[in-house]
Amino acid sequence: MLTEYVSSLTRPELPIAGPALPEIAVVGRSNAGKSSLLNLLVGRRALARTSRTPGKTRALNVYRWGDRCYLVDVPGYGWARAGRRERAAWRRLLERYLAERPTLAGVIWLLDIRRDPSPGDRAIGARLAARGVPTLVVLTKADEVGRGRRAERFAAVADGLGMAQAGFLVTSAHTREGAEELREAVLAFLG
Ligand SMILES: Nc1nc2c(ncn2[C@@H]2O[C@H](COP(=O)(O)OP(=O)(O)OP(=O)(O)O)[C@@H](O)[C@H]2O)c(=O)[nH]1
Ligand SMILES: [Mg+2]
Repeated sequence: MLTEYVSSLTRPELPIAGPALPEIAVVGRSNAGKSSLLNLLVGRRALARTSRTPGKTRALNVYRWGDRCYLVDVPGYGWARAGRRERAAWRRLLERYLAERPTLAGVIWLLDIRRDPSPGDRAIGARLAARGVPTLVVLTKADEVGRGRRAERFAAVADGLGMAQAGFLVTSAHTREGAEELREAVLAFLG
């Protein structure tokens, strides 16, 4: 089973060239750790390009995870240093993708465990709820927060989203914490 980069789609209505497989989208604020999480999930160090410079991902980057599914690395929202028009364009791409993509089977929604949810996070949460697509909420960069502060961060994120904190997955691409739970949860989406 091959796991490989497939293509970069610049518009959300473009089909993926390849066998018909369900799509799982990885979404989150700029720099939340989307590309790192995608690599963690498939167990490859550098399949998806991660960056020190946020905002590098400008298209829907599609990867094929064997015969399981396609994983779509979606441009992050809320990158402060992008121009207003560019930010709006990425945002539209994400919103249209979430609203209209017929093959979307599930979403992995990432939030940096250290940060309180932003208005952009809340807006995306509302779109995900509106679409009713199965969504995994993942708190990333867990290695940055000691065990003693976890409960406090879960409460702050849950509060910021108006969600129950019981539903969070917690991962670290650095220590691989949560990798197995993440994989099981994604496979559960696929039935
Ligand atoms: N400490 C820590 N840093 C992480 C983790 N995951 C990602 N990072 C760092 O966070 C930065 C952004 O990671 P990416 O995976 O590129 O994030 P992204 O959401 O894909 O970023 P954009 O595509 O630019 O929106 C990089 O410097 C990563 O090394 C993690 O689990 N722990
Ligand atoms: Mg990225």
